[in-house]
Amino acid sequence: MNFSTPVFRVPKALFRTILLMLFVFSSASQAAIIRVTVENNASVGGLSFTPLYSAFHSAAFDAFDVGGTASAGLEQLAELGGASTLASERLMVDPGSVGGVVFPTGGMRPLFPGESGYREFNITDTVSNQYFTFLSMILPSNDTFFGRDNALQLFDAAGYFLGNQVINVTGADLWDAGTEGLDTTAAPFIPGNTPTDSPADALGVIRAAESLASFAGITLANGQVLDANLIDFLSDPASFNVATITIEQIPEPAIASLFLAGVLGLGLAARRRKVHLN
Ligand SMILES: [Ca+2]
Ligand SMILES: [Ca+2]
Ligand SMILES: [Ca+2]
Repeated sequence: MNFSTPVFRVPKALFRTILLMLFVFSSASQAAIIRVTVENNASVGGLSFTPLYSAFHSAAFDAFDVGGTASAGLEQLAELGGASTLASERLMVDPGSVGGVVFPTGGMRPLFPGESGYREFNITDTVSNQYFTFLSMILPSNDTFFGRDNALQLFDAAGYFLGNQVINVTGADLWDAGTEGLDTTAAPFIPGNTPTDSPADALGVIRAAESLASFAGITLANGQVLDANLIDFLSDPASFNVATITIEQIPEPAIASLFLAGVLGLGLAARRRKVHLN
């Protein structure tokens, strides 16, 4: 019997293609496309909220601390729903971070009761941007917003996604920004109102949200009348269902096409070799 086996030689072109594919897949772990879906869980007559501000960032950025004072960016978000100042503040301390707002499927406006929407974010550096922050202004209110004091970790230190997450936003996630006192005539989302930056908030610090009961019975910008029974988030905050936010990683088309290119490269290399040998 002949035990000698032919030595298998990897053609150079094939070897280069394999190296390229290994490189593509190793660097792919540093990037991710994340879909953020947000749903307003209120019934008709309940609270609306502004497009969900979403940010993927490092530990350098912290949008707020309960007990502290709001930045100009958080004040703008909590009083008017705008995110431009907050985005500038974030980019100042964390230039590589990624952010944007998630609108409802219905258009570029607040999420009314029952509405949902989603947006995909391309996180090109998941090692740097391990954390996720979400914020939104409650409508109607003067300076009430929802969010988490501590950002959620989505990626580990090596940049690997820790898995899909479902965040249940409850009454316990509602905060008063401490930047404007209660005045139903100064709040946005109410036809006829001109939102103003007054009266001043007596306490001036970020704290658990206060009752919005004085807004009950008012006809809102979405045509619905705010129902007193649907806005009591203080009796049992943890059971008061505000929103559901879903964080999912979705397959990257770029990686799929690079993989396809790699496979085609293998095929071409094999064909070229065959042609050469023939
Ligand atoms: Ca904080
Ligand atoms: Ca203010
Ligand atoms: Ca306030």
